[in-house]
Amino acid sequence: MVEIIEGDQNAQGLRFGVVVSRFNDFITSNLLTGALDAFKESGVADDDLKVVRVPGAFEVPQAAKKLCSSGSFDAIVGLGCVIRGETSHFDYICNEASRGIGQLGLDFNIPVLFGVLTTENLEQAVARSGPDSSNKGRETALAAIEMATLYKKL
Ligand code: INI
Repeated sequence: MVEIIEGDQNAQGLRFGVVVSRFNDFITSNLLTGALDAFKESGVADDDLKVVRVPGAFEVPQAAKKLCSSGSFDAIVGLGCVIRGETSHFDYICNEASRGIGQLGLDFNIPVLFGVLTTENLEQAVARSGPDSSNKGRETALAAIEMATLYKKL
């Protein structure tokens, strides 16, 4: 019989770090709320959650690397919001945030999740940070729980 291994949503006893950018705070604060609600609903204790604030999405991988190095977490979530402007700045920030977060997940032995909104306009960012299941922070936290519980089984 083929063995199928997958994670679940029982996060009791697991420890999570969240790195959230302050840029576009009116969006990222809602992503953070969505993520923390999802963690708590899944059984994570307040003492097992740490939130780190950074200036912008560009800095998310940098602080996430420090958390990865600490060895104190079962998974790390990076949250941010980059809204396309008139310049190529958008592409540089998005590329670095996604590349950096992805690389950490490969370099460290814990999952590192990408919860950075990269949108064309404010409307799209608002639609993905509301108080429902489409909240990207919530979605990313649930993915972090699934991956952290999966890693326990691998
Ligand atoms: N940072 C963001 O998180 N979102 C943005 O939309 C954004 N824009 O538009 O410039 C942004 N810039 C700041 C950047 O992330 C760094 O903090 C800054 O370049 C210093 O390194």
